[in-house]
Order: sequence, then C-alpha cells, then structure tokens
Amino acid sequence: MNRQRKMLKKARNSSQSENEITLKRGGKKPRRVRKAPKRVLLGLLCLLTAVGIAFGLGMWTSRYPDALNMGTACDIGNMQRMNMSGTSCQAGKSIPMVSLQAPQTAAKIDEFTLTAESAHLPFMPEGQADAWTFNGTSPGPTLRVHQGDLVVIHLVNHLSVGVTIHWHGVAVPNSADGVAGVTQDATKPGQSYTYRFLAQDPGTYWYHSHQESFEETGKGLFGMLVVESAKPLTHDDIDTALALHTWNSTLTFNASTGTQPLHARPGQWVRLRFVNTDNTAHLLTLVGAPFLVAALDGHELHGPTPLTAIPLSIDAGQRYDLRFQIPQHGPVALFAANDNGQYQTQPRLLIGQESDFQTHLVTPKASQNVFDFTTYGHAAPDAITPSSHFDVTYTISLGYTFGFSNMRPGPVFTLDGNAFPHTPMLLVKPGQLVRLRFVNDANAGDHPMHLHGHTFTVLTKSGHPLTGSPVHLDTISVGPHETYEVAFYANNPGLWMIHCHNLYHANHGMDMMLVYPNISTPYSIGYASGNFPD
Ligand SMILES: [Cu+2]
Repeated sequence: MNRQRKMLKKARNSSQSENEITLKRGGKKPRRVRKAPKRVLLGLLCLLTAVGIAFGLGMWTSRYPDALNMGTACDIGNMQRMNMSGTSCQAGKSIPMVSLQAPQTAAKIDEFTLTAESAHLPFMPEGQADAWTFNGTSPGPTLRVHQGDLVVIHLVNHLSVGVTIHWHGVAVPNSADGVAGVTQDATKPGQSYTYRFLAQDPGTYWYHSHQESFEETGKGLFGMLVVESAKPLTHDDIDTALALHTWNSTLTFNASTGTQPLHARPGQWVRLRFVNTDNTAHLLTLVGAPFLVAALDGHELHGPTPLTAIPLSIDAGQRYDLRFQIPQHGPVALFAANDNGQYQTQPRLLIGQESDFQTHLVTPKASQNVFDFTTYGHAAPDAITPSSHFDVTYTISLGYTFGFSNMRPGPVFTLDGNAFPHTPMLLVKPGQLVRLRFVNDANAGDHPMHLHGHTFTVLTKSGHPLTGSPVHLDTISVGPHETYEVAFYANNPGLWMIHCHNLYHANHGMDMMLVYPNISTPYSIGYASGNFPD
C-alpha cells in the first residue's frame, strides 16, 4: 500500500515537472518565469556595483597619502588630525625637529660604523636569498657603550633599499630616533647618515631599521646595544647578549640553530641579556642553576628572588636580563619552546666548563606556571605610582578587523578603531605626567605595544596594581582581554611613534603618533618620499 502511494506520488511529481517543461518549451511563457530572472539579475548587478564601490572606496581610503607630515607646528603639518585647541601652538614659532639633537661633542665618545649590506649567513642553505645585515652579520655587532658617553653611529647603506636605524628603548633626542618619514628620510642606497645620542640610562637595548621595519628587521637588519652602568649595582664576571630571531621558521640564538657553548667557571656570576627580534612571543627557560630576573627592557628590578626553571615569556621587542651563578657541576642551559609550549633540544645555549658540555641534559618539561612580572621582586618607592596625579590619560583600544591596509585586502589591526594613517595623534605637553591605558578587547592575540623615546612605569594590570618590584618598560605585551595602565613624564619633546611591535600588525595599521605641540619636521611619510616606517 505504502509502496503504491509512493509510486503514485512520484508519478504525479514527474508529470508536473514534465508539464512545466512542456510549457516552457512550447506553450506561452508565463510572465512570472520571464520577469523573475530580470529582477534578480538587476538586483545582483546593483549589489555587485555597491560591493565594488565599497571595495574600491575602502581600498582607496586605506591608501597612504603621497605626503603625510607628522609635524604639529601651526604653519605646517596635518592639523585636522587632532584637536590643537588649548595648546601652546604659535604660528611661526615652531621648534624644528632637527634642532632636537645631542651635543656635538662630549668628554667621551663611542663611535661606530654600521654598514647595511647583504650577506650569506652560515646556516643558510646554498641558493637561499641573502640576509640583510649590519657589517655582514645578523645580529649586527653588539654595541657596548658606557653610561654618560656620547654615542656616534655612522650608517652606511650598501643595500638597494632605503634603511634607517631606530634605537629601541633608548631615550634619544628626537632627531636620532631613526623613523623614516618622521625624523629623517630613509637613507638611500649609497648614502650615509649619522646618529648621535647620550647614553644616559644603563641597560639592554637593541637597534633595527625603521624603514619598512616589518620586512627589513625580518630580513636581518638588527643588533643589540648595551649601555654599561657607570655605577653597577651588581658584579658580573661574564656579560653576554643574545638575539632571538626566526629564520625560515627556525628559531635561532645569535643566528645559531644548534648548541652554543659559553665558557664559565664554577662560582662565576653571569648576566645573560636577550631580546626577541621576532613578531610573536617566545617561551624560554634556564635550567641548571637558580636565576634572577635582574632587569626587564634594560631596567633593573628591585629585590629579584631566585627562580627555578620557570618559563619566561618574551614578546616582540622586549628584553630580559637574567643573572645566575655557575654551579660546581653541570652546565646551565637556556632552552626555547615551540609554538605549542614544548621545549626544544635546539637551539640552546650552554654555559659552564668544557667538561660540563658533554653532560647529557634532559630537555625541560612544559609548564603552565609562567613568570609574572606583576608580582615579582620586592616593592619599593617609585617616582610614579597608581595614586599619582595624572595630567592627561589616553585610553587606546587595540582592535582587529578585516578590510584594507594601504590598499591590501586582509587583516587590519586598529588603534581606537582606526588603522594608520587614520589613527588619532596623542598630544602631550612638556612636564605632563601622562597615563596610557591599553585595552585589548579583540581575540587577535597579544599586542606588544612600544613607545618611542620614553620609558614608562607599569601601574596596573586589568585594574590590579603591581605588588612586586616597580617595573619600567618601553614595550608592554597586552594579551587578549587584558588592560594595562602605564605612565611616564613627558620629558623628551618630539614626534614619537607608538606601535605594536608585532611588526606585521604595525605594517597592517597598528601605529599612531605621540606628539608634543608646535614641532615641525621637514620629512613626510608616503609615496612621494618613499618613507614607510613600518
Ligand atoms: Cu599587535
């Protein structure tokens, strides 16, 4: 019975469809059938046109202008970018950015030449494109200078692209900041440029190109800078610097993919400085001896306490100083984890005696208990605290969307909902105590936010004041759904960038300017000059 019904139904359906076919083929076509596709087509056409216009408009408005001047003087610059009312802006009385420079001479001068040139690095397979280096190596030479000295660096460009050098973390005078289109034109092939600054604050810093920084830093244009203290707080027998960089998906320590030995005798104190030159965070740990986190971003912590094999997260652009004493037996080893948090056998740094290097080392197990600087060390009085009076507070929301970044479709990383060059400028006046509140509400990973020309004090993490040592940084890693408040004295007039040091993010919109009033610059970002800082 059921089967019969089904067959009957099938027959009806088939006859219906055949009737339709017949109608369409031979009979008079009903209006419904003829008109509907026309309407649909018209609708589709309208939709496509609208999408096309929106696409083109979005693409065009995301384009960098031919010339974007970041000056804040009344008679020059892009005044509509911010509200200048109430500032000391006086037409014709601007401070030229180029006048913000170090003295010409000093009692002691540390002078270097850094030549940007391509080179084949030892670990690179034959046929692979050369790295872009300073002086034929990447990392470039570690520059060691003495606190108080005048540092003079001559950049010579032997590459086929424009290059600059930015001194990451150093409170340089504005004209030495090395930002293409803001403080200089990118130094063209065959040309040279000289940077001069006083090495005022001891610590671990680094340098890298700030012209097309995403590409140029990635290809190897970076190195480390150590400012040795005039009055060291600690005695270190061995002081070594290590740059982490990923080449072809392989993490390296000072361009080594394998094991690097460093000779040290039992009882000696070692200061190990390292920087993450990559775009994403790395997890490291030190085994074989208890260690102290002596400094973050080059600034000493107060009362650091010994740690054992705890994972240290280092985000893009950040630095750690670790201190430890070489034990009687066995090497001390630095390991790095892969993206899944599992420690790898290579690359690694081994520190100890020759005989220690043969010791079989067990690769440490992954641990969730990551180092937390907000509770580490001992509290101490500090110039800036959460209860200080702040003259100005800026809240900066770190966001993420899809759209266009300089005419390229794809991910866009935003500050206050806008991508560079449409991000707002933050205006600060000399002497002000400035508070910045970074709010990461997006689920697009962490943003290591870097401020040029200043060191800030970390006030709170997600509303909670720090309970350990005061912490002074130039790059703060703001994770998803985290908020950090930081503060600094506006004591270094100029035109300064704030940007994410995931340079892919910076290259896709995550940059803004922190500016002092009434400063003019002869340089511009954009297609006319070819200056593209990130
Ligand atoms: Cu970012």
